[in-house]
Amino acid sequence: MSKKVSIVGLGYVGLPLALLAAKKGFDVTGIDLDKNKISKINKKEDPIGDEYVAKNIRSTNLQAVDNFSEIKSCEIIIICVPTPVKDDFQPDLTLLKKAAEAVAKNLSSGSLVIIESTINPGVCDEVVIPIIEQASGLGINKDFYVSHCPERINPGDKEWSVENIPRVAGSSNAKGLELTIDFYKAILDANIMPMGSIKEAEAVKVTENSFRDVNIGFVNELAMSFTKLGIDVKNVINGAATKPFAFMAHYPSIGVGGHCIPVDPYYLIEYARGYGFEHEFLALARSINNKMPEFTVEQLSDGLNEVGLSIKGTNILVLGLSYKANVADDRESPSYKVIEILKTKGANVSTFDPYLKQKSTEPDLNSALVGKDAIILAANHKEFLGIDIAKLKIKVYVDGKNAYDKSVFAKTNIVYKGIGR
Ligand code: SAJ
Repeated sequence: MSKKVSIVGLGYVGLPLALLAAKKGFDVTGIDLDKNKISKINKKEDPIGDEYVAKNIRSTNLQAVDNFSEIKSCEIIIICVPTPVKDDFQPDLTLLKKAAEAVAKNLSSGSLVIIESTINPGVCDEVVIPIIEQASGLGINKDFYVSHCPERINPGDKEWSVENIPRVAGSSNAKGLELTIDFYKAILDANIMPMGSIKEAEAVKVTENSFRDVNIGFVNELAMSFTKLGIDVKNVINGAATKPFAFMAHYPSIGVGGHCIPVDPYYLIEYARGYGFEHEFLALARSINNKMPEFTVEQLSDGLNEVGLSIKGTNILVLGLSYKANVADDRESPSYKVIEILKTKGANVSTFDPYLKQKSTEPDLNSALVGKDAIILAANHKEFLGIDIAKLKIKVYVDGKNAYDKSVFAKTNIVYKGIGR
């Protein structure tokens, strides 16, 4: 008889995981409060525009519901709800707390609760376990176990998916860890590393995402300095990347978006501040990366000045609203910051994103390209890289993703501006 598993939160993290567990023979119930999403899933339609989901949803037996009663009969419950930050960059655990409470009210003795949502060190011990004990009347490690196995979903990644990304896990005790490792070994085509504690597992996730934000901050600062030094930062990074050890290439751009990289460092910053430690490095990387939309608009201003124009009153097309290429996700997207700055400077701003047509001001790419003075490439979707630059009737092109070979523009009268090149 296959083990019964519930997955709470059927977004970019929870839905691929639910499909994988069902594919591997577990009896899976997906739980989400979004009725529209539930009905799509039960009609075998992909509700989130995810390649892995689209590939597997028709062939996998997954039941989706919007209530928590199924949890009573489940041995494993996995919580995959969003953990954003508030406007003041404080961690927002509202959805996680609500999910933990709803799970607890239906929890049976002997169950394992796994948190996949990204959280700062201490959240399981200090927030999740007390909520579950309070609402269930059960005792940790006596009647139930709690583990943290941080998700590592990389939206739009063709090589790495929920099936083959290695994982780490920490648990409330050895028994909980054993049950957790057994579960992931049963579904993953990858390794899972047991950590010494839940707190270590929580710290792994904010560390790897902060590592990325700091390295992006470093190259974004290089880009700002190299613009003044007249050095092409992309060529330099590609050159450095020829070194087969001790260098990992990151690239400067219009800014850092998504619900992970620009968010997770704040978790560690705020948690450590509570213990009297200031993470200067993380805070610095955040402030540099948050400057990139403004820096991008400065490149536009410089380019327009070269052709005797200024931003005020010019027609600017922003190509891409998503936070990165080939995904339909615009959470924390730097595009919106660029648009806001352009509007405050009096530009007439149009937008087009083939993945987010409903949020675009232009209906399609062809009409978007008409009647514009300048373009800012904000997301290097594959649909944009096919544009025939020679046919563009614009004066300035700001390549916010350094996606183009500059020589393409050399044959035109268009002023090309990159990020650090
Ligand atoms: N970016 C740069 N320069 C780079 C790399 C990225 O400017 O060299 C920008 C991107 O354009 C984007 C942002 O950073 O705006 C984040 O993009 P991403 O591809 O780095 O990250 P996400 O948010 O799509 O996914 C990340 C991944 N984490 C890491 O790579 C360490 C993924 O593995 C995590 O699972 C995911 O966060 C998450 O859910 O935490």
